[in-house]
Amino acid sequence: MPKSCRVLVLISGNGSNLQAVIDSCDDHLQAEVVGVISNQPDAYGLMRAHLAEIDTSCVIAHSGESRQEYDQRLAKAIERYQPDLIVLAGFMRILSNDIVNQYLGKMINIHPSLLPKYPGMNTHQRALDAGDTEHGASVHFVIPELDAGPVILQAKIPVYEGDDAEVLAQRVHEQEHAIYPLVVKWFAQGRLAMVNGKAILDDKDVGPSGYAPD
Ligand code: NHR
Ligand code: GAR
Repeated sequence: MPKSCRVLVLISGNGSNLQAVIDSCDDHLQAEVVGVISNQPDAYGLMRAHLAEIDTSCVIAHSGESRQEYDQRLAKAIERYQPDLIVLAGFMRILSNDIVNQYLGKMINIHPSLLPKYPGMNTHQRALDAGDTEHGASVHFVIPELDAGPVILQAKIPVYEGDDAEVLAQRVHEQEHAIYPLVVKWFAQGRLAMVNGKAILDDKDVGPSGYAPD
């Protein structure tokens, strides 16, 4: 039996993607969620972790603290779990270069847009305002530049007339819960890596839109 991949999940909120990853790890056993860290003490995802008997930590920003000071405390909390993979799942704080570079190629994020469109916040409203007829979610490796790391896998959803941001968010979420566990599994199986700034699956470059974009 190959050693199980130690997965650490960082959250700020509801944690439905955390739940999808927990559930899929139970199914395939190549990966194990060894901890959940939140920057928000009241994040519902912490309750999900407790219910799944997963260790949790809160690293709450102090008022007046610099980003660097916060990230040093976060780095200490992360190290305690000795993760093989860090999964950002609705984690809403930008990470400084040191922490990203320490885990380069071992940290992934799910972002609610078809990157490179709409990095940052309010992605659903921005897709609506632009009149896009398709939208979606992207899983990417995290690099220091925000939402700019190589895309691993995307999922597309249609945008219908009369949709609002809430409807789009729900539609995107359903796809996120399918693609994020799949990417975690690929990584745990040792099939996925970041090489020279590119996402490589089974020794092949997945291309700019990730594996099987259409
Ligand atoms: N850090 C780095 N260096 N690179 C990335 O690609 C990152 C990252 C940290 C988080 C997730 C990301 C997303 O999927 C992510 C990717 C937060 C913000 C943000 O503006 C932007 C993108 C993401 C997460 N955060 C504000 C901040 O000042 C706070 C916003 C709030 O609290 O509501 O940190 O979209
Ligand atoms: C997800 O839609 C994720 O793509 C998004 O937040 C949601 C978290 O949901 N991430 C960001 O916007 C990061 N800036 P969840 O807490 O239920 O997994």
